Amino acid sequence: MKTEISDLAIFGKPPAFNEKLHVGRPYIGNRERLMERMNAMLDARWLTNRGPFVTEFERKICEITGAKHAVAVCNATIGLEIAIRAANLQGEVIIPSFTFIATAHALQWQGITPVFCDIDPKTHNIDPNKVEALITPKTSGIIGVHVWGRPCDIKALTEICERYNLKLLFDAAHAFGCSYEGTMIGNFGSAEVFSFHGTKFINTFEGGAIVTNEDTLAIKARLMKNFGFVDYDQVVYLGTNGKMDEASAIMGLTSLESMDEFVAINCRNYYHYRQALAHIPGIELISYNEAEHNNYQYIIVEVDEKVTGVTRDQLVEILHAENILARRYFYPGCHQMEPYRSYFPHAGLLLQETEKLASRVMSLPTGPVISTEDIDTICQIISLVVSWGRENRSDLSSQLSNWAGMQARLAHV
Ligand code: T4K
Repeated sequence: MKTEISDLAIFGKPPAFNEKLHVGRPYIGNRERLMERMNAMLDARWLTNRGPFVTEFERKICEITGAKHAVAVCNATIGLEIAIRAANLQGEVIIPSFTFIATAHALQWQGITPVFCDIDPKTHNIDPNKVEALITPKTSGIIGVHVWGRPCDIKALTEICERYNLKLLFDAAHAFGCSYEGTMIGNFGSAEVFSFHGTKFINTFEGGAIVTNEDTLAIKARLMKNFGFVDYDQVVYLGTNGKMDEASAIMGLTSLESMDEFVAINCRNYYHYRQALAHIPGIELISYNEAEHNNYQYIIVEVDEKVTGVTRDQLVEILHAENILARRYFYPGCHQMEPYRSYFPHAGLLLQETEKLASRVMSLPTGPVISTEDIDTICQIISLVVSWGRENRSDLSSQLSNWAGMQARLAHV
């Protein structure tokens, strides 16, 4: 156990963990079932294109969400692109900048301008009160993002879209298994897009799904993900190859069978962090609405450097040296990344909450390979750094930069 600041790996001591602790270690589920299904797929020699496992996976997603249609796709980014086209979005679309870059790219990739809206600092989601000011004659829709699986203010966004005759989509990459006012995510807007990437709690290696209650949108999306083919040799839409393959669906089906167990592990980790971080001033763990279904996939903390005496970036650097690979999701915000940074160099002026949050937030390791003892060690290091930071504000920065300088000089020897 590290009890003195000089025990930290950043000052040359051995790291707290021999192996790196990641934020997104995948859940695997029952390997025997996985291999059984893989063998069945190989025996059937049906690997992709309308295979039985993809069909079953789509049916299971509909069962769990209660939505009418699920169109499985090769990843959520392509899923968003297809949903955007199927919903006929054009011109400008309002999205938060505090999201993974895929939300913005899915629009820009098809010549649609993402217009970045600021967030509500309490929810980390798009602030509906700031949406209306961004609507122009070119605006065709809004894409809300359920960041960390915590739903956006769906009611307010729906009301705005109805009033201005805009389409509403949701990037639900984080929100599989979550609910809003008792209804599962997957049932809101024209469509919602889940990610089943390896880092999500239900994974299909790479994958995603467009989920909708609109028949026409579902038909279009299904055609578009298969080049627009309606028949062996008839193409009716511009399409792409967005198909999920059978091996991915097998991983997804096997994951879904263990979904309750995965949520229970995430939930255990979350509450353990909650209790271990509770006494550390300036470190605030996000909360989940207990009245809803949550997947607890993300352990997100905000670092208030005025209180901690240590910045989020210094803390991340210290944790990385201990092999605790905390991540700065979603720093620095999409508007600060290319090509948006060059297109909209002054966007930050309207995105003050986004910029504030992006400089404070960090994601801590969780998932199947993190034990409660690991969590205690992580939190104990954070606690040590914060109490030292509070007492020796200027010293910590100068010690870190001296150490960095020394390392740079050593690298040149
Ligand atoms: N919208 C939102 C709001 C999203 O967050 C995302 C994706 C999307 C849309 C698009 O969904 P997809 O098109 O990906 O389906 C990761 C994921 O790649 C990305 O899916 C996710 N969001 C984003 C939040 O995180 P990176 O670049 O940070 O991934 P990477 O490779 O650094 O992995 C994260 C951590 O997980 C690492 O510490 C290593 C660990 N890891 C990762 C993989 C892939 C493993 O332990 N095993 C693995 O197999 O983006």
